[in-house]
Amino acid sequence: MHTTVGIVGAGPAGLLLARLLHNAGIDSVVLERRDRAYVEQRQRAGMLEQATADALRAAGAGARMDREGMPHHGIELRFGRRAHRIDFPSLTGGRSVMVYAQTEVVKDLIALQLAHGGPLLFDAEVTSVEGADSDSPAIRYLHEGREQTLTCDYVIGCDGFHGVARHAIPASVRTVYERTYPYSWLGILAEAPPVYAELVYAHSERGFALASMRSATVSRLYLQVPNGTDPAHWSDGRIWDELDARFATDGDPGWKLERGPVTSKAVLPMRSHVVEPMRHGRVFLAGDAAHIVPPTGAKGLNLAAADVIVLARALALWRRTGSTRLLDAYSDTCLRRVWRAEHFSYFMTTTLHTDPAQSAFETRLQLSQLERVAASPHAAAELAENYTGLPLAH
Ligand code: RFL
Ligand code: PHB
Repeated sequence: MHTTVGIVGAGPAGLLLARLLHNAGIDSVVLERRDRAYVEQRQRAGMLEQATADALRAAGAGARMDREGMPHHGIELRFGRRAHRIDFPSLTGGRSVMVYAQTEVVKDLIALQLAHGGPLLFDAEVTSVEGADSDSPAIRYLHEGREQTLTCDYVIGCDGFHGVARHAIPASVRTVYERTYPYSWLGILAEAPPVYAELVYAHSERGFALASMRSATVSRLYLQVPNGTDPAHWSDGRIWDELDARFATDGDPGWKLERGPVTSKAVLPMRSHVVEPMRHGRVFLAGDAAHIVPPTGAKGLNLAAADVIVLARALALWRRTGSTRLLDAYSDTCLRRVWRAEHFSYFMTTTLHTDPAQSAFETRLQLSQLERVAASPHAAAELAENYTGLPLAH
């Protein structure tokens, strides 16, 4: 089998790319290791930058997001037992974000691809990507009990952090930049109405906490916990008590989360990771296959979308004119945005969490930085611009 663009992985990066290529009249085949139900239910991110929401609309995948998603115009920061709101539109010239779960983005894109797009194969595990330096790279995969080969003009590795496509970039030309953090997140989904109108990011003496949401009746909540924490050691009651303690402020002492049945509980490690370059020959990497951020800045899904938007434009130019100018610029173009998001995610993470080895001096620096964001429109605008996302051309 041969296709123009072979896509490894049906996460948000692979699915959005397939959609954008279909709209540009370019053939693709998507190969996904897991089954459809697994991919549609994997709990992950929930916040879309304005540019990501706009791109989904432009791709014809925004109708349900516009009906069911929740536009948000700010976030709340809590620190030193006080609350401070960051207003996005006034600080960024009108930008805002959309709270709409990654699971829903993925469901919408899968439905579109199966109805109108090229082949999307589930239970198709890619074992290797070969011939990056040749004119016709090949994807080897297992499907329906057989080993199969898909030859392509280009292969795009959208196969996440544990994928195989990045191995097509020889170790001799690949550089990895990495940082791990001395804490993790315990994340829960709860059938409980969020009592907060906007996301709440809390720095506290007890550690970081984040209140997000999936709908008017479902809350998504996170607590900083030590690495290696077993979620079984956190009873529902202990989680709710700890969340209330970390969000507590002196200005509104009666403030409490609304509690409800906890339907999912998991511990997520925190990591920063970048692979350079994001392209070798005719193999390109996009999304988590090329870079990971800790989730505090809500950038992972948005970076994945930005990569494939840049890539789809580059492939469309190549298809129309034969020019590889934008394909040749892909890695540098994306890495500029990637490193900005890496820095912002690192900043949000290290400013809001408590490192177990942190000194009292470092805690005072964190609080001073947060005070600065609360007091200075310039500092607040820097946060708001990064959070709502830089324009795609950046
Ligand atoms: P994905 O979503 O990981 O999709 C990769 C897809 O490739 C498939 N795959 C293969 N298919 C075929 N053959 C192989 N050999 C394959 N190997 C892998 C996988 O099954 C999968 O379907 O990457 P993509 O598309 O780049 O999208 C990136 C986002 O998913 C990611 O950045 C964010 O979800 C990150 N992230 C979070 N970001 C946030 O902003 N807020 C969050 O709360 C948040 N929670 C999370 C997260 C990432 C997590 N991971 C990766 C461990 C929670 C988790 C658990
Ligand atoms: C989420 O809703 O899952 C979410 C939102 C913002 C973040 C991280 C996760 O920074």
